[in-house]
Amino acid sequence: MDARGLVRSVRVVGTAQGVRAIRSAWRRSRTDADGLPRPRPERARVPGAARGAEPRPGGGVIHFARSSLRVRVAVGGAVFCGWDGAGPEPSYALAGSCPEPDPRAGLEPDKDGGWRVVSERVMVTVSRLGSVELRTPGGAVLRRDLPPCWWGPEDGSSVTRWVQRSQVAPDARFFGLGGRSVGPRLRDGAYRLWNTDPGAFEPGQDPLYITMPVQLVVADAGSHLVFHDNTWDGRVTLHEGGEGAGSGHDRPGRCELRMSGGPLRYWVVAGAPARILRGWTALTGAPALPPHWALGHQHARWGFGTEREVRRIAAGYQERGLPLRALHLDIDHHEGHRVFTVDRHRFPDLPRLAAELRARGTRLVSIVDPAVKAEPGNAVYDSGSAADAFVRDGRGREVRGVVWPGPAVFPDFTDPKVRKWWGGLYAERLAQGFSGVWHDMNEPTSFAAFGEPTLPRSARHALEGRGGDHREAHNVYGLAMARAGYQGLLELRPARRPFLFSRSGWAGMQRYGGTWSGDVATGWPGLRASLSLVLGLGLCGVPYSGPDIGGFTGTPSPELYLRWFQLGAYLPLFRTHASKRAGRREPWEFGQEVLESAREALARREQLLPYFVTLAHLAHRTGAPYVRPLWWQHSRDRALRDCDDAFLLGDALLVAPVLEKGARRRTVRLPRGRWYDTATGQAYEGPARAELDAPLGRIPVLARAGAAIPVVGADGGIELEVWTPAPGRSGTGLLITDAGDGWDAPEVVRLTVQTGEDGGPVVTRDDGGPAGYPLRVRG
Ligand code: NBV
Repeated sequence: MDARGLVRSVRVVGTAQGVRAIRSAWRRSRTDADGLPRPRPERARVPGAARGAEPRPGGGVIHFARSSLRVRVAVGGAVFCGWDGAGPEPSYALAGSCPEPDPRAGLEPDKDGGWRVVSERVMVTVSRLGSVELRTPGGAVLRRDLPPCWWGPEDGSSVTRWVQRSQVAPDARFFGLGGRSVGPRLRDGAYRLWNTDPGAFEPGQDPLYITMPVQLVVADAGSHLVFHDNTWDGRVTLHEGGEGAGSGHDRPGRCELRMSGGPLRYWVVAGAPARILRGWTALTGAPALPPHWALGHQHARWGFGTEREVRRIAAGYQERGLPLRALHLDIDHHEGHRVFTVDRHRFPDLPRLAAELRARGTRLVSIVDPAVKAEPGNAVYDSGSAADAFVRDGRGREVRGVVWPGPAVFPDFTDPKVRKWWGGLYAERLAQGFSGVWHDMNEPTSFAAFGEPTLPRSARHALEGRGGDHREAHNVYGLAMARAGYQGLLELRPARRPFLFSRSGWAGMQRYGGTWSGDVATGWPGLRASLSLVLGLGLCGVPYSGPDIGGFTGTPSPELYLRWFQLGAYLPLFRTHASKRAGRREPWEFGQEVLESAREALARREQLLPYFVTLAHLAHRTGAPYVRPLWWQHSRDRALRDCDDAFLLGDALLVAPVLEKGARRRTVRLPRGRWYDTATGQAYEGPARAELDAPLGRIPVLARAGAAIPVVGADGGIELEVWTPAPGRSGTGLLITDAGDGWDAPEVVRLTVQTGEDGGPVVTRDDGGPAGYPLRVRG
C-alpha cells in the first residue's frame, strides 16, 4: 500500500489502529527480508526435445531433454497434464483422491516424433518440443499450450517461476478466474491470482477476494475448462482473437499464465458447458446444499449495535408483511471484536433473541473473522496458543497482524489439528442461537499502511504436514477456514445442513458453502459488477453467491437500491447490507414507491422458493449453477457469448436486470426458442433482440415456453407454473423437494409438458402418470 492505503486504514480503523497498521506493515517487510530466500542468479529452462515415453494407466509420461510431461485421462474424461514430475495430488481443489485413470486411454506415437493420447472426449497430442494440443474427438483444436518455460536458481533449489502461453480459437471467449468484477466475459487484460481485500472496490479493480486459476473457454468448435492446480501468486493475461473474415489471417485467442512458484500441472475438462460443470464438480466436489431458509431474503447490518436494534428491524419487516428469513450480525456483537465472545452489554440474552426471531421465521447468522485478539486471558487466544494453532514466522514467533481487535494472530487453517480446534469453537455460536456463519476478512486481511494487507510471505504454514510458507498457503487460507467451519458445524449439529458463506476462497470452496460480493462500491457500476461476480463464480463451480444490495460505500438513491434489490431477488444469496456509514437498507427506508416494488420482488422470491430449492439440489448434483450465462445451452451463439447484462435462472427463467440509471425499457437478447414476458404474457421468438418494458416497479423476466416451474401456491403448497409450449413443441420441468435443512433423500419429479387436444398444456411425470400438483397455466 501507499498513501491511499494509509489514508484508508486510518479512516477505517481510526488513528491508533492506523499507527499500528504502519508498524505492522514495517514488521511484515522485515519478517520477509529475514525469512525469504535472497534472489540468486536464475537460469531459464524449456523442455527440449522428446527422447522417449512410457505408457502409464490413462496415458503416459513423455521424457524431454530437460523435463517430463505426464498425461493422464481420468474416468469421466478429465485430462491431467503435469510437467516436471508433478502429479495430481496433493491438491486443495480436489474433493477426494484423484479419479481413477481411464483404462481405455493409452499413449501412442504421433507424427514428427510426438506422442498422443486418445480418449473418448478429447485427444491430446504432444509435439516433439513439448507443445500440447487438446482436440475434440472430431479433431478441432480446443487449446494449444506452447512449451513452458521455467526460471529458477542455478543451484536447482526448488522454487521456480514459470510461464505457459496458450492459444485458443479466434472466436473463443474467456470466462471464470474466480470472482471478477469485470465480466462475466473476460476481455483483454491482466488478471492477478492473489486473493486480496481491496477495501471498498470499484468495478474493474483487480484482484478481489476470490481468485482461481480456472478458465472456461467457449468457442464454436467446443468449450473447455482449464484449471491450473497451483496456489501461488500468478497472473493471467488474456487476448481475445479475431477472425480475418476473408480479408486477413485469423488471430488465435491468447492466454499467458505466469506463476511465481509451485507445480505446473493442470486439468482440462471439455464438452458442452453443462457437461463441463458436471466434470468439474466430480473433480472438486458437490456444492453444499443450503438450508431452505438461506434461499429467502436476508439482511445484514454492520453496526447492529444492540438487541433493541435487531428487534426493531425484525419488527419493521413483520409489521409491513415483508418476509425476512435471516438477520446477519456483524462484528459489533463481539466484545472488543473478540471472535466467539458476545458483547453482553449490547446483547444480554442472544439465545432468547434468536429463539424469538426464529419463532417468527427469521434465523440469525453470525460473522466470524479469523483474526484472534492476541491477548492472554482471551479464551480463544489462550486455547489456540495451547494448541499451537497460530501462524509463525521463520524464527518460530507468532506472526502478529492488525485487524479489528488490534494486534491479532491468525490460525493456520492448513493444519488439520488447527481446523479441528477452530471447528469446535463454533459450539459457542450455536449455543448463542445462530443458525449459520459468515466468514469475513479471510484473504486473510491484516491492515497494513503499505505493502500487501496480508500476512508476510515468509510466514510458515503446515500445508497438511508438508510444510511451506504463505506464498503457497495464502490463496487457500479462506478455503481452509471454510473447511474448518463447515466440518465443525457438521460435527456439532450432524442432523442439519451447515450454512456458511465466505468472502475469500479458492477452487473447491463450493464444498463448504458460498460467497458474496464483499465491499462493492455503491453506484450503478457496482450493481453491474455484483452480477459479474455471481456469473463468473458460478462458472468456476461456486453456484451460491449474491451481492450486498445497495453496495458498501454510501447511500444508494432509491432507484439504485430498488434495481439492486430486484436483481438480488433472482440471485441465490439475496442479501441487503446496511452499515452506520452507508445508511439503512431496510426496504421502507426509501419511500413508499420503493417499498411497494420491493414487496413485489420479495413476494415473487417467496413464490419461487420451490424453484430455488430445486436449483440448489441440481447444483449439488450436477454443478450447474442456478445463475447461468445466456449461452449456457447455446454456446455457439456468438452474440449470446458477448452478453453481460442478463442471465438464465435455471432452465426456465431469463432475468434482464436494469443496470442503468433512468432506464424504463431495455433490450434483451433472447436465446433460441419462444419466451414469454412474465409480466405481460407476450411471446417472443428467439434468437432475437427484444425491447421490453422495465418500469420502476419490476425488471423484465421471461419464461421459456414449455417450462413447468415449481412455485408456492395460494394455499402454501407447491404448484406448477406452466408456460404453454410453442406450437408443435414440448417442454420439461423438474421439481426436487426435501424437508428443509436435513439430509433426507429428496424427492425428484421429472416432468414433461405437452400440448393437449384442447390446445392447453398437459403435464406428466416421467412414468407417464399425472403431475400430481395443481397447475397454473400461463402464456
Ligand atoms: O465486518 C465489517 C465489514 C462487513 O460488514 C462487510 O460485509 C465485509 O465485507 N467487513 C467487511 C470489514 C470491513 C472493513 C472495512
